[in-house]
Amino acid sequence: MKIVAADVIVSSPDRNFVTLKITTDDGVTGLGDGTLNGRELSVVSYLRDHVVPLLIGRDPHRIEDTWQFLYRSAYWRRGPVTMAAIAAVDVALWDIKAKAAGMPLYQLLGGASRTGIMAYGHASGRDLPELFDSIRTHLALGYRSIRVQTSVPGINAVYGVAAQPNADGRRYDYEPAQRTPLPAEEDWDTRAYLRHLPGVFEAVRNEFGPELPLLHDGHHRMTPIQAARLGKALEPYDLFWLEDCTPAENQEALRLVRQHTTTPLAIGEVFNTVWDYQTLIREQLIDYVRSAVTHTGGITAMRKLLDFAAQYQIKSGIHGPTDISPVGMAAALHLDLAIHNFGIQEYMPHGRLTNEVFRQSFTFADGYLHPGDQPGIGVELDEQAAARFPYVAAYLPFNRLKDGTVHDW
Ligand code: EZ4
Ligand code: CO
Repeated sequence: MKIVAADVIVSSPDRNFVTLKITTDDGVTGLGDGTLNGRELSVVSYLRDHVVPLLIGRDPHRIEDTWQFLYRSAYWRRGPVTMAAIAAVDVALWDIKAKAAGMPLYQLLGGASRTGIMAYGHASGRDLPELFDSIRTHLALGYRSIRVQTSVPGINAVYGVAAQPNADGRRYDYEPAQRTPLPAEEDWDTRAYLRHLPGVFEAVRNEFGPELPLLHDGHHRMTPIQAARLGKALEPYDLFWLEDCTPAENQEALRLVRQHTTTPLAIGEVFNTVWDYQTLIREQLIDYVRSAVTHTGGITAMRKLLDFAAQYQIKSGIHGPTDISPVGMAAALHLDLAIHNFGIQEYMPHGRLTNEVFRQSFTFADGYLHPGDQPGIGVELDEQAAARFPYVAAYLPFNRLKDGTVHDW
């Protein structure tokens, strides 16, 4: 088999997605996701200008060799753009291999280790009644694990809270990169957040009881000592995890957090290689790996990362926001089903237009996802539908403190 074409398709149904479609001389096609929210066109150029010419004529079955070739021959290693581009190629090649084998991808990864993939949904509210309603809605939809985000008195717009005064009222209006010429400015006050959050979790536990797994995303906003304090304050409410409590480029900083709290920690949605986790995993400073297949070099790299984590009893918590396309999501689900150290999968259902462009075989029922049993990863791209939604520039928001200082968003 030979690769005869590789096309980069940019489409913006609800939001921007970068999809790589690889075609072989046998007419088999594979899809990969290279979407990097707010910086999409840099991956498009990396693929079109620098990677596609290298793929033509290669044997699509040589996935490991292609991964190593793309990683090492660039000389310039790592980084979100490079690793998203490599991920797009890697997933497209796994899709082709699985289609050629006539099997769903999870079978090639060792077969199913479980019957379904526990997913968590995103509940949020501007106040407690709205938050409780949102949790009840998610329970009614079947979710058995729920992420809780809340507004904070004194802060105008907080990450993760839907339909705030400055948002547009859509379901995930707190999250997509906004189609504005400049990044939207939001505000932040860590002391106000630390004062408010434990009371919210106390109220949620009182209302919904001790069993429901609850998660929370700190979105990189605390210092290590602040994160330690929050983890400790949340211990009575038995969180499934506290996510991204600090900006974790400084892996050693997590030692301090870990010494102070038994609240489980999840980190890594902005990471892109196993090297970003070396200290975190080896010193058992985290409990869940948050990388996305789309941002961390694809199935090939994620499998190695999660096998490394498994040796330290660290589990998967693969990133699954709506800025991962259905292609990236499907790839994650095959991995989730196959690995032994699965933890939980984030799930934000895509909008109607996205589902018109990407036809998917994966299912969600009774709180569990399943990738389906179609050969390959189980996603088809409707290119005519995709062409109806051209690229629209969009930016993620950013934060300023009260005195104007830029802060992590
Ligand atoms: O803000 O993917 O846990 N999920 C998250 C996401 C990220 C977005 C950024 O593009 O933190 O919602
Ligand atoms: Co997050």
